[in-house]
Amino acid sequence: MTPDVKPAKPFRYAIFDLDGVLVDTAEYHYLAWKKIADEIGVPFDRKKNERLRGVPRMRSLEIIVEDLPRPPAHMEELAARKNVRYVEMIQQVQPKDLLPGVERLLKSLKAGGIKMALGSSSKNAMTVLKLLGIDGLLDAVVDGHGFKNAKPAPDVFVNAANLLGGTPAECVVVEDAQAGVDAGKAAGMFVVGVARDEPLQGADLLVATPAGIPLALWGV
Ligand code: B16
Ligand code: MG
Repeated sequence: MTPDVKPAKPFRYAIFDLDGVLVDTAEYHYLAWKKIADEIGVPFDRKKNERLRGVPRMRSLEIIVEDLPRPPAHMEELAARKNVRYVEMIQQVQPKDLLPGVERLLKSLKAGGIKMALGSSSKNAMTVLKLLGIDGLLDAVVDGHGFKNAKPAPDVFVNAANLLGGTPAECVVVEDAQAGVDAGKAAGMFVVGVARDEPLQGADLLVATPAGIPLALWGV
């Protein structure tokens, strides 16, 4: 589907991932994990960090230590320490950190009467939304506390649609991670992939940044 898409029936809801779609907090996740990896002597670089997009905290740590003969005994403590550092770093997030096109997109959808939700794996999502100044624009938030099975399971987006009061066929999901695209498709939703260097498989529409997301999807 091309960016000048005009669906036969406009979608009524939008569900946004956070990291990589509304703001680039992946760098802070990387720096916080890098410190832990250095401390325990595990190689970790930005390329490996790409595999952590959309992946919950403990699973991220499992990926980081996957090449060790056996995982460290104190996994929970390492994850907790990473989070303390991440939370310190995200305090510097500001409205100007919204990715290109996000503010205009959210405001246009709001003005057009489209209900919007967040669907993020992060347990820190609410803090980031408030620092970005967009918490008031969203009608529902499903964060890392709000689902049983993580992406690529559909739970996060199904829960968001339920909170919005919409059916899956009425929802557009915007995602930057393969696990998130898979979750959106598993939920039966139209998925816009915000692609970076590596291609996203299975998205209904690919854009380079949120600025490329056509408002015509919602008839706005
Ligand atoms: P936290 P998203 C995800 O956010 C990040 O992409 C991923 O790197 C991170 O590990 C995960 O949140 C959990 O974050 O440790 O703050 O709970 O892309 O789903 O918005
Ligand atoms: Mg993401």
